[in-house]
Amino acid sequence: MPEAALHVGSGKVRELYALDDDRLLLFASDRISTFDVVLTTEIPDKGRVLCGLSAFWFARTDEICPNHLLAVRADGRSMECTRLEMLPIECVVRGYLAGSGWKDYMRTGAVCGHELPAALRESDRLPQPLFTPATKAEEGHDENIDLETAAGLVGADRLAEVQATALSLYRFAAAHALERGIVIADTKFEFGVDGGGTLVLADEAFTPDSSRFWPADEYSPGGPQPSFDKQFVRDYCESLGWDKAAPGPALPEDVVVGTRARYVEAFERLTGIGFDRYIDDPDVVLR
Ligand code: Q0Z
Repeated sequence: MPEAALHVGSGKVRELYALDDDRLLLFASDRISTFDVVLTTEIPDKGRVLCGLSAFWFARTDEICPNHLLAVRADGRSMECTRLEMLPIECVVRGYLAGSGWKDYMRTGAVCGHELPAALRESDRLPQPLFTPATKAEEGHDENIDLETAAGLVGADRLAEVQATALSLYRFAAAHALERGIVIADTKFEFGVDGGGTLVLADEAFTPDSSRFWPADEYSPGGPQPSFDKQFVRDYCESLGWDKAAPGPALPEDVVVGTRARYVEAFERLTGIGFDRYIDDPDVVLR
């Protein structure tokens, strides 16, 4: 893989390498996770789709916030990045009520201290997008925190900057995606700070792994929504009665092919670029 690069971290489906003191290499594999378990079967080109989508969004949101992207490598799945001092919070924006936001709302009527109207249904669009930070858990699930707790971790001024930036990024991408038939229900950002103290968007941006993508034409609040990308995998796993303990089941060929097609469809809808063109020249998403 990367020549003479030191492996410095593993995510569930990504790897991080140090290129030198100032630069990292973020490698997106074809691994897929469902119900928090990484499956043994890969989805061909999934890593390329996610890398290409991140690069596309970084290029288009540069005026909202600078980002860590330096270059996409010719493999289409490796990103050279500026090394940053990462903020110790996950920056989540929710436009719709799903996942832990829905759970917290049902329990308390609020999400991360944001009081919400009564009688919202699962998957309802929120009156306005909410910034709902979470802790970075080393193991297990991130925990939602209120703004005061987040301010204690990054400072009140930095938190205000992160909140405004994250909301602007979400509004921009969610509007773009909706015009192309995809609801971005929520999304998670990671931010860092560069040597000059500037806030920089890092990690991945508006990928199906960092966001909930729903097909807009099937949107029907009042219950859970199908995942744009992973629904075939979830349905197959549910059909087996799998107990959701590792290792997960192997995926049959039709589930792999159907899921790959959904990732490619998300890429093509959101970017307006043919996936074959991306494979031919990854820089096409930057122009
Ligand atoms: C991202 C992660 C992954 C494991 C650290 N530009 C940056 N500067 C400093 N640190 C990071 C970045 Cl992106 C950084 N992660 C998340 C990604 C594998 C962990 F691919 N951790």
